[in-house]
Amino acid sequence: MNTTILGYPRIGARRELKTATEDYWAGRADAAALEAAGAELRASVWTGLRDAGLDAIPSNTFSFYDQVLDTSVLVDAVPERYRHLSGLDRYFAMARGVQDVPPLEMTKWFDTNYHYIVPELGPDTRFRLAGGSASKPLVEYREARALGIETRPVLVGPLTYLLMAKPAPGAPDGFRPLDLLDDLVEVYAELLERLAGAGAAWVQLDEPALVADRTEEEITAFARAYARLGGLPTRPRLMVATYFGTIGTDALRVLARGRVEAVALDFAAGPGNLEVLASVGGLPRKTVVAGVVDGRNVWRTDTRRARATCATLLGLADQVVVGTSCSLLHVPLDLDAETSLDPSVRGRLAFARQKVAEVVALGRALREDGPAPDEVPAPAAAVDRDVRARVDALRGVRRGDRADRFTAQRAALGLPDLPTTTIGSFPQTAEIRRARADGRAGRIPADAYVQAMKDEIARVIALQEDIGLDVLVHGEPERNDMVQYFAEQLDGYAATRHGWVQSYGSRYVRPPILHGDVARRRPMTVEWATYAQSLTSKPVKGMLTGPVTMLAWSFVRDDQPLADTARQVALALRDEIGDLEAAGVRVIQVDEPALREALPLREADRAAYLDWAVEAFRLATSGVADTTQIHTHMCYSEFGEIIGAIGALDADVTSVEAARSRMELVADLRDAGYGNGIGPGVYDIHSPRVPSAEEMEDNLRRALQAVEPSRLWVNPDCGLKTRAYPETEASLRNLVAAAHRVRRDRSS
Ligand code: THG
Ligand code: ZN
Repeated sequence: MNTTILGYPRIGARRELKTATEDYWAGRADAAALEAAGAELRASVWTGLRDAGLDAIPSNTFSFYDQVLDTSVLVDAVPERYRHLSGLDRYFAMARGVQDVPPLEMTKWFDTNYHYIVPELGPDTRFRLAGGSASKPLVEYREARALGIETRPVLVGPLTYLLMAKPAPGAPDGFRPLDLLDDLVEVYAELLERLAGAGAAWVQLDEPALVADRTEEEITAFARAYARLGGLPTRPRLMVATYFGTIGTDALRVLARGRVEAVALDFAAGPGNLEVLASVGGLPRKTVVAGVVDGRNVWRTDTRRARATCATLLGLADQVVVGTSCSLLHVPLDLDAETSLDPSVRGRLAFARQKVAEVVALGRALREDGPAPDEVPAPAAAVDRDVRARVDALRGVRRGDRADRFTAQRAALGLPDLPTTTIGSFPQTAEIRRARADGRAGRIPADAYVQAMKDEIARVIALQEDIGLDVLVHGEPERNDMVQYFAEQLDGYAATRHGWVQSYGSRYVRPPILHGDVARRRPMTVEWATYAQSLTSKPVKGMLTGPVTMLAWSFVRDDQPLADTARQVALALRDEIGDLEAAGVRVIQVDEPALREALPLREADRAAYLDWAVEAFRLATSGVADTTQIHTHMCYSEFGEIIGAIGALDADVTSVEAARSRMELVADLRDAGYGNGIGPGVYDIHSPRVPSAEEMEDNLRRALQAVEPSRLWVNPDCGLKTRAYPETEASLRNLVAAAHRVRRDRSS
């Protein structure tokens, strides 16, 4: 083993996997067709990696939906409610639900934008190697072998699998999935024996959980698990892969003393790994897989630096293998598909296919210790001195006293108690999508496109007036994605055409690339907002995406601290907010749905993150008069560690998801000292169900136990763009009726 990668995108160059799965779900293709598409994709990845000259090729990184779900099926951790189904239907039912059977929960995979299907485990869970010799890692190993390609099967490690699971509903208090470790490890033991029997020389066990804070008890359990696996008489060599950060010292000590043959460490997200490695005395008789090619970002590798890291590692381990920092799942497939990127940006980029070539070239250089070209990627695009000076001058700005703002806004906006509003987007009908696509492709004249959008805005404003909402929105028909829309208009950002990255299941995003100093060329939303405001005397909210979300859902430059980049984005937003205010927009919402997901994995890094995140939000929003009302929105209700930061953002109104937590969040926020307006979503927009007015009224009364009526906003829990008009209109009419009833009761 000299060069390797930890995993590869599954989607295929023409998004074949998405098409094949969606065809299967829609009944347009049968299981055999889906299986054939999967096999073809796997074969093309393996042969591609071989032809690129990579010498240790992973298998079992393919998935029809998600590798954690694959693991649940592999070890038969299938909740009872899916057991009447079998095969692919059972598998997809766990991921997506079927009539009357809800799916398993989905949540973010560490701090990435990838989402996994959460295992549901209880004391009754009985692990076994489902499928025996026909289980997925064995099948895929043999499949590659039949093509003449020797592979290293990749498994989610048992510790990480259990730590990412949640107790099944009905599990007794105090039950923790980790309690099942010994049972689970026996299944892994059987699998390792079978893989060895099939000929596998190596197996990769992914344990990214080791880069987050772990208790002593967890480390002890981890040590026990790997002592058992390492001690198996017949097994492949074991490579334990950590990624997304720096491994804990205790965990590395366990591996150093234990019986695994290789450890993969992330030198992109975990620069501290060198120090930890040195502190445990290195891995003298083992192999280090040096994750020097960043699997989470799109920049070309600084090969001089990568070689220096490898050289240092040679003194700390028996062997050094050049690798990626994590699976390449998190970057787009192939830069060659991007033909319209600015060449100066393009020259700095590497996608998955290019990263494999980098690994191979680095491996060759390391082996031959020869004069391979040391490449240092070009520096970021021209530095905008004006932006930097303005950012520096605005450090630490804040708005005035919040009570003064409250009074000023009440007078200026003339809002009733329990004001009603929506989160921003309205349903995106097929006609709107078509008009946008036609406009983009130049198939309709520019003025026809503008007219189509204006017609839609006028329709949405009229509808909201008819429904009787208090603060209106323009509905966002002109926007594709809340990050991409702004990225396309800002200097320092580039968009890709085919740069798809899996978000969950068959859903993908194309994160824009933030490559230089960010600056606003011209107003981005003012025309649409002022047009909408011109149609009504009610306030229309201006809608923007906040700095943290603009970073979290993009590929960002790694040559300066995130905080600096966030401030530049914030300054552009500040200018946009100033222009909106000057144009007569009196309420402006700055969404931060990614604020919590971007929280660092380790506790020790969180305060610094929240500091710059809050500072950037305030930089963006503090330039307005007291009479201008700033809203923010977040798409979740479990604030936990960030609840203090929500208050520190100092938005006048914060709307959040709360319907499913029965409004408990309102009291949590009050207890944390939050004193501004709060819009706990009174209904769940993630389903087409139309909630009754009574149900929403009930939610409002519950919320009123913790907040006064002038500060309680009435809104759905998220944007409406994924919904259709019939249910949207019915739900909003009920929402307004609920607000009116509660207001009436309180005034009588
Ligand atoms: N925008 C961006 N990133 C995000 C989200 C977003 N990351 C986190 C979260 N939201 C992910 N959620 C989704 C929801 C839907 C889709 C993708 C991610 C989706 N994608 C379409 C598909 O795959 O067919 C493609 C959409 C497109 O054409 O651009 O439906 O909101 N930046
Ligand atoms: Zn939301």
